[in-house]
Amino acid sequence: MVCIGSRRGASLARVVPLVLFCLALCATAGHGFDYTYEDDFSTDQAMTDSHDHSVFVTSIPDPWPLTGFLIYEHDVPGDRALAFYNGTLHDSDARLVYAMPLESVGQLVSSGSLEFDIVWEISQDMGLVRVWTASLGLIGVGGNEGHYVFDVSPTQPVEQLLIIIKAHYVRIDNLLVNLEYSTPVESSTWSTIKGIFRSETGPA
Ligand SMILES: [Ca+2]
Repeated sequence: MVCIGSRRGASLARVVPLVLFCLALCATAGHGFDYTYEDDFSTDQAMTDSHDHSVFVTSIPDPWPLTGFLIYEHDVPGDRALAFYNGTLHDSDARLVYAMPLESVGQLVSSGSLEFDIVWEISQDMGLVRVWTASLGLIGVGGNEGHYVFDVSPTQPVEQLLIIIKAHYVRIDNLLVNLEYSTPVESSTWSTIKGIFRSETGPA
C-alpha cells in the first residue's frame, strides 16, 4: 500500500508541472487567431483572393460607368491603396466580397474581425464604406479617415464567412481579417492533458 501510494505521489509530482505547462499553452493559444488574412494592396491579390468584386480599372473611365469600379491608387505617402467609386446607377457602389478563409480547412468559423484603414477620402464628406456579412446583414459604416474594426462573427459557425464591402469615394488600405474556429483549442488540449494524466497515474 505504501509503495503504491509513493509511486502515485511521484507520478502526480511529474504530472502537475506538465498540466501547468499545458494550461500555459492554452492561455497562449487563446491570444492568437486560427486564421489571418492581410492585404496592403501593394499587389493585385484582391483580384484573385476576393470571392466577388466590381471591375478593376486602371484609370477613371470616360464616360463614367453605370456600375461601381475599383482602382489601385497611391495615397499621399505614395503607398498603394484601393479606391472605390460608384457608378451612375442608384446604389451602385463598388463592391469587394471575401469568403474567409480563402480555402476551407474543414473547420467552422465561430468568430472573426475585419479591419482596414480609410487612408484618403477622395471627396470630402462624400466617402462612405458599408460592411455586411451573410448572417448579420449590415454591421458597420465608415467614411472619415481612420482605422476601422468590425466584428464579423457569424450567428452560428460557418465553413466560410462571407464579408461584403461596398463603398464609394474612399481609398482603403491595410485590410486585415482574423478568424477563430469553433473547434476550441482548449477541448483538444484538455483531452491531451487527461490522456497524459491517465497514463501517468494509472495502474502500473
Ligand atoms: Ca498600402
